[in-house]
Amino acid sequence: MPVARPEPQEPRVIAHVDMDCFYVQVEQRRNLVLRGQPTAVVQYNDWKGGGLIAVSYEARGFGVKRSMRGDEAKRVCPGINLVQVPVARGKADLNLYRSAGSEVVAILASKGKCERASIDEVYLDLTDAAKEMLLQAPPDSPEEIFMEAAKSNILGLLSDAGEKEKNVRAWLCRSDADYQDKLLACGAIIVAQLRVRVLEETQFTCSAGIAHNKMLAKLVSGMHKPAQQTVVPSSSVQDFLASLPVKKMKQLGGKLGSSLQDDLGVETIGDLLSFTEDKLQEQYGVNTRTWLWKTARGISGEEVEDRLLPKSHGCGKTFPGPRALKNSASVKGWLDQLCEELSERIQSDLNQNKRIAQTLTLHARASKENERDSTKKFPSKSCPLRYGTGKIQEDAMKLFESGLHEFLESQNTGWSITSLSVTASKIFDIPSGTSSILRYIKGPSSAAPPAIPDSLSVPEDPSLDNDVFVKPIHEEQCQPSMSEKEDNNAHSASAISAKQRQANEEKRISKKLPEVKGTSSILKFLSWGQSTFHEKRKSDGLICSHQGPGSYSEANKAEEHNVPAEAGDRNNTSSCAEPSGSNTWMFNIQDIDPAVVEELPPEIQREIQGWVRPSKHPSTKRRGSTISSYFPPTRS
Ligand code: DCP
Repeated sequence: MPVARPEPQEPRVIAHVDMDCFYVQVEQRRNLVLRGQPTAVVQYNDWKGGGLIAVSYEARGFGVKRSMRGDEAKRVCPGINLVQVPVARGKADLNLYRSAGSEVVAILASKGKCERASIDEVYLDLTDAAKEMLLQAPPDSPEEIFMEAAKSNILGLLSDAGEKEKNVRAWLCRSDADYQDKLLACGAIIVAQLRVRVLEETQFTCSAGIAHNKMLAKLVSGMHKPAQQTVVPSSSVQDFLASLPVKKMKQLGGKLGSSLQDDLGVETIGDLLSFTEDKLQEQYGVNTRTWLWKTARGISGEEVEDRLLPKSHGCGKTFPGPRALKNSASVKGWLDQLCEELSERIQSDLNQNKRIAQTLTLHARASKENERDSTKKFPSKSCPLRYGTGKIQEDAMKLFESGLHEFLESQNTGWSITSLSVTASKIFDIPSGTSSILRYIKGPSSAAPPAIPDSLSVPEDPSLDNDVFVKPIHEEQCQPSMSEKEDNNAHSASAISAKQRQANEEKRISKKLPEVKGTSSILKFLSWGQSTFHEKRKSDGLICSHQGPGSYSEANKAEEHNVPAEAGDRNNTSSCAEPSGSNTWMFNIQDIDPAVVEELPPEIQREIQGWVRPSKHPSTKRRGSTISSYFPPTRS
């Protein structure tokens, strides 16, 4: 359900940048012969020439469309070059494109808050940069950049073709414009500058929308393609929305949009203006009413998130028609492949960006043998994510079995699976000072895999709801995530990682962490990371628990907000006792990689080793040198 957010009072400048025929451009860069030629990238599955997933603008000129297959594209445009998407593990391997996207993001992020929205889309908050430029009034920019900005399409600016550039130049420098439009003019110049840099440094062209909010910027970025930008002055918002078909609006492409059309006869966003708030509320409830009311007026308070990395990683594959999977062995074979890729991606994210994923989700599409048109959907299932390919494969298979059991409703019937995907989500930054946790995660298999109770099933994981990386793909799907492979694009990846890490570090400092060295955050990390295992691991032979007022609630708060628990509580105790009450975290000491222990102070190492191999003789611990003094007991 769409949620309206209050729009900030201050004027903003938001850009949405979208690469042009992205996969084709990547292929054209690595094979210059394809430059300027009608070209398309096709799926791995070469049935009827393979499904087209990206089409160059030259090919579009011949009438080639993404909905076609290679054979049809050849009929329409005999000279077309069809390039097959790279393949790994029997499916499309998108790493090349992800890395290319990272190169672009590293450039775009130089001018303001940057949110990577998909493999080839980015939102930028350019408000500060625009304000700074405006102080130079008139904006000072090289003629080359100004020329590019002068090619902008300004919504509502009427002029015939011959006069367009002259009028745009005048619009960009208007002294009588209001403050918001002056900022937008600066935004247009900044975006032009960024696009020129992207072209020079990566050889890729992109298009952009510039407006005072994300919604409008996104709506217009694809309006004039390729290699152009479009600006939405505040005065033209109403006219623009008046004729915009409802289905074009994000969130209205599905059921809500259909209901507006069928139940209220709304065809364009402008039509919504004639409905009272009461009428909208009666039909859709208060939240949706508020969102619709604001959307109809071009109001959207959604912020650009400071995120250069993906919110989730996903790997999927579809098995259409005769390729449908009909037994557990074939499902396992494919799940193993998908999990192997997922595992590599999250491991790479961990190594490069110090980020850890918390939730593993399995999605599938299925049908029963006896009812082809069953409306019952295969339920999505989730569980806490354990690092290590074998563990992910094992858990994914359990999720599948659990989902299948529910899907079949105890009927003894055949089934077939037409799509499978695994997703790692709820990704958070590991607090600094926890380098050893990386080894903990990479450590040997835990003796006790988590059970997957039904209570953990998530028909709709909210974090996946707005999974902006999913694009509909005909036969295969590997949700483009932005984890960069260490080996194939170290440069762009490190550019992003460095920025992200610096941002994280700044955030961390601004939260004024208490003066605690590395290991405390390991414990905090564990207290958070393991909290979801509480119920499931109780029976697995608990070795150690950590108790203290606040530890559980901090962990839970962190979990709710998808961030690590704040380092607020140093007054915790550590014990090897069975946990009592909910304010407890625990972990299985056998799961700890010995290498983790090596990073702790020597006295703590001795104590932990004592837990693992209890000494026959009472230890001669010095007061003040034990783990409990490192994490001093709770003071009441
Ligand atoms: N993609 C895909 N399958 C789809 C749609 C897209 O694999 N069904 C991939 C290939 C595209 C890339 O995602 O190059 C970006 O998708 P866009 O929808 O942004 O389309 P393009 O960038 O190809 O073209 P445009 O210039 O129209 O944005």
